[in-house]
Amino acid sequence: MGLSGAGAGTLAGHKGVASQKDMANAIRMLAMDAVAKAKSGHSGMPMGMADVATVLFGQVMRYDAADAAWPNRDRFVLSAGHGSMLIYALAYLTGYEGIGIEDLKSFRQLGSKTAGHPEFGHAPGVETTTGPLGQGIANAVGMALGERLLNARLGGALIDHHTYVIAGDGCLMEGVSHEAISLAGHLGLGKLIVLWDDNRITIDGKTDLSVSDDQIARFKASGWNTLSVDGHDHDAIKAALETARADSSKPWLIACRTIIGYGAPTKAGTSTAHGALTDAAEIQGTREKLGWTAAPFEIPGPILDAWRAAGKRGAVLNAAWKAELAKAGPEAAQALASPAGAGREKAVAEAIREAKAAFAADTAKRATRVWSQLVLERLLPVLPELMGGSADLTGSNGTKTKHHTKVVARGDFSGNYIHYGVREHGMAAAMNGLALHGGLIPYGGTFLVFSDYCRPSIRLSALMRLRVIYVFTHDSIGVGEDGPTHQPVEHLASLRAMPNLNVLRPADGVETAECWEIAITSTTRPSVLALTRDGVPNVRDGAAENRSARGAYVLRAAEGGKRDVTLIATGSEVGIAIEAAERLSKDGVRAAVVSMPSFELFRAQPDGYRFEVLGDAPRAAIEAGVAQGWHEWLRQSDRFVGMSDFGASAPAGELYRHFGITAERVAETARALVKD
Ligand SMILES: Cc1ncc(C[n+]2csc(CCOP(=O)(O)OP(=O)(O)O)c2C)c(N)n1
Repeated sequence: MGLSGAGAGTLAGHKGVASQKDMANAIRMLAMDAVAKAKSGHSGMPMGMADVATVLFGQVMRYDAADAAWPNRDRFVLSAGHGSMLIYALAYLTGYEGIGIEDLKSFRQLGSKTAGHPEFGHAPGVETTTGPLGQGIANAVGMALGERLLNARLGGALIDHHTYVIAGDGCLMEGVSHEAISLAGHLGLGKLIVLWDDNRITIDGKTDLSVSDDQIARFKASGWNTLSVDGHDHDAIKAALETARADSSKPWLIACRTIIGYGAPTKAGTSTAHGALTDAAEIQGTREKLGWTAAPFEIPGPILDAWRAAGKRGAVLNAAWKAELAKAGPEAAQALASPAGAGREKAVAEAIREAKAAFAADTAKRATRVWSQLVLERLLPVLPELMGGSADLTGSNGTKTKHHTKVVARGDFSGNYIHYGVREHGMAAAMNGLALHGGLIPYGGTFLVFSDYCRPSIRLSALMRLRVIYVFTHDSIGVGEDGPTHQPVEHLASLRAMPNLNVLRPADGVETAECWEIAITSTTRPSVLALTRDGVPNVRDGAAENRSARGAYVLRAAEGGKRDVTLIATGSEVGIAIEAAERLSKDGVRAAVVSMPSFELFRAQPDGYRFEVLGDAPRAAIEAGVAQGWHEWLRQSDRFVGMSDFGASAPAGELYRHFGITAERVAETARALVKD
C-alpha cells in the first residue's frame, strides 16, 4: 500500500490539504513512474486526461471502491486502452481492493494485474478489456443499453446509473465508433457520457495528417448532445459533467481539449509523448514543472487521503441500494444474479429436454436456423434474461420469436428484442457490453459470412470469457443464388482458430437444441451457432443426454460394430454422410458416421473417448468449407470432401453437385480409401 498520513513524503509548499491539481498530478506521476520502470507503455494519455479523470472519479462518478461489483455503480470505460496506467492509478488511489502500489510497480510484467492494456478480470475497476481502439466506446453503448433494459425491468431504485467513456482521437476514427455512436443516438441512451480526449495527437503526429472531421457536428448529426471544455480546467469539467448528468434525453459528447503528456517539459503536446516517456531528464523536468517532490511511486499522505475519501463517496449510496434490493425481494435478486440466469439451470435443462423429444418426433425437414428459432420459442419463457437481436436479418436469422412482442425502442426499454440495424460490428461490441453489464444473456444474428464484420469483437468476447451467443445463419454454399459474396467458405476454420470460442454447427433439430444448451451453460465462453439456410433431414434421436456436448459422437455405428471406414461430418453435411454410408452399405462397405458439432468440445474429451469415436479405420471428413483445421482429426492417408475455393451463384443443390459435396462423391472417396 502507499504512504498515508504522517511520515509520508510531502510536496514542497504543501499546506496539508490536497488540491484537485495535486490529485491529478498523483495520477500523472504514477503513470510516468510505472511506464518508466516498465520501460514501455503510454505516458501521454494518462498525463493529459488526469484532470478530467480527477473530477470524474473525485467528485462526480458514483462508485464504491470497496465493492467493485455493485450492480448499480456507474460504469467507466477507458476506450483509449493504451492509457491503461490511468485506470490502474485511479484504482490504486481510490483504494479498490486487490490493487496495491506493488501492482503498479509490476506494470506490464508477466502475471501482474496491471497488463499493458486494461484486461477485464485482472485489475479491479476495469469494466472491459480495451486496447483495440473503438471497441471500448462500442462496449459502453452496450452497457448503457443494458442499464436502460434493467432499469425498465427492475425500476430506478435498483438500476439507474451512468456510463462514462474516455475515448481518444483514435477511437473516434475507427469505423466501429460510427456504428456505436449511431446506435446510441438512435436509442437515445442519455446516460452515456463520452469524454473525448481532444489532444489532436496520434502516433504518427498531429491528427490533421489524417482526419478533418468536425466531431461535434458528427455527434450532433447522430443525435447526441455536445459540449466542449478546457480539459485542464477542473471547474469547467465539473460543470460540463453536471450539465450532462442533468439531461438524459440524448447521449453526451464532452470534447475535452487537452495537452498530451501534460507537464513534460519538452515532449508535452507532441506525438513523442504518446508512448513511453523514459528519458531521465524529461522525467525529472516533469517533476519540477509540476512541483512534485515525492519519490517515485510515493503519494504524499494528504493526497492519498483525499483520493481514498473519494473512493468511499459511494459507500452510503451502495448501502442504501442494498436495502432497496432486500426490500425488492427474491425476483429482483434473481434478475441480478451472476452469471445472468443463475438459478434457472433446471428449467433450461427441462425445456431443452422437451424440445429434443418433440423435435425427434417431428419428421419435417427444416433448416437449422428454423430449429434454432423453435428452440428459442421454448427458452424465452424460462430464461427471460435472453436478450435477442439481429443486424437487420431478423427473419433470415430466426432470432425473433412469438415471445418477442415488444422491440427495444428509444424511450421504451421494456422490450426483449433489439434491431441493431446494419451494424454487425457495433452489434457484437454492444453485446459484449450487455454481457459485461450483467443481468442479461445477449444473442444476435447475421449471416456467417459477415462474422468477419464482427470478428474484432468476437475476439474480445472470447478473451474476456463472456457468454455472448452469435447466431450465424446461411453457413455454407447452401446460401445458393446470392453467390460467393454471401457464401462462407473459410469462416468456420477461421472462427475455430480463435481460443475460447465454441463453434457449434448442429446437424438437425435435436443437435440445435443441444447446441443452444451448450451456449447457455458455457458461462465463461462465447458461442457461435452456425446454422443452415435450407432444410436438413432429422438424423438424431431425442435421447436425454446432450451428445453434442462431447463435441463429436458416433451417430451411426457400422454394421456389426466393425468399421471399414469412418465418415466425419458437421451440420448440413451429416445428412450427406449418412446417405453415403447407406450407399456403401449396399456395396458391403461398413461405414460409421461421426457427427462433430464442435471441434473445441471434442478436443477437450479424454484420449480414450476420442480414439473410440474416430476409430482406426480410414477416415473421410465432409464439410462445405475449407479443409484447414480438419487435419487435427485426419491422418495423411485420410480424405477431406469440401471446398477449396470460393463458391458461386446458383441454386444450392446445383452448387453442392458442382463442388462435389454429395453422397455419391463421399461414397466414392470412401471406397477408394478402403481399397488403398
Ligand atoms: C484498432 C487499433 N489500431 C491501432 C492501434 C495502435 N494504436 C494504439 S494508440 C494509437 C493512436 C491513438 O491515438 P489517440 O487515440 O489520439 O491516442 P493519444 O495519442 O492521444 O494517446 C494507435 C494507432 C490500436 N491500439 N488499435
